[in-house]
Amino acid sequence: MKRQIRETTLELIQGDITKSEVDAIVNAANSELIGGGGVDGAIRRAGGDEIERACAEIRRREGGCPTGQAVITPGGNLHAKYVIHTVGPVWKGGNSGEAELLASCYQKSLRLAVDNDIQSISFPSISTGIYGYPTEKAAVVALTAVKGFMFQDNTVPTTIRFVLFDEVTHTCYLDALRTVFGK
Ligand code: AR6
Repeated sequence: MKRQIRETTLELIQGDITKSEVDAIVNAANSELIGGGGVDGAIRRAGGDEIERACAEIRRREGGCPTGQAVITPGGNLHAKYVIHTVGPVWKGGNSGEAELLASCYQKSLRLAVDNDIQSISFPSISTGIYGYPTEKAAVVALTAVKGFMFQDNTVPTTIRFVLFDEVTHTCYLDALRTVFGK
């Protein structure tokens, strides 16, 4: 599914984000920036040592990456030139600021993209795997955050793609697209 919104094409596809041919892919990382499972493990395996070295350097310099924030590293062996690592919230029932923190992940990632002259970016569904955020809810938060960024007076990447691993997640995001952007 593709939608043209102002200067940006917003795409929702099902697939493996490590194969994405974009300037930057976003990783659903942890605060320590230590390799984990899920999409993080897949990105680090595909990207190789350069990503690990850059994460270690950020750990030394800044102690990691707080929840809701984002940092950028090279993409190593990936097609993408960069990986933007953002740390989603762990789902604790919804009353612990999860939605604000998740929205912040998308906004900070897009801000880093713009600051690094990134024209195309792929996002996974942050927090909806190991961190347990309900996917229907997360999809609405994600697309609302992206919409908010697009309609601020910002420069915006020309392609924003969500690469969703499984059919259920893809369907949740298609439903959320209609909720957030209308039919
Ligand atoms: N391409 C696209 N999406 C993927 C891929 C892939 N190759 N692999 C998994 N997903 P998760 P989280 C989907 O658990 O919930 C790690 O250990 C997956 O199906 O990767 O934010 C980190 O180090 C799900 O829809 O991220 C953290 O400790 C989505 O990506 C923790 O997990 C997110 O699932 C972060 O947990």
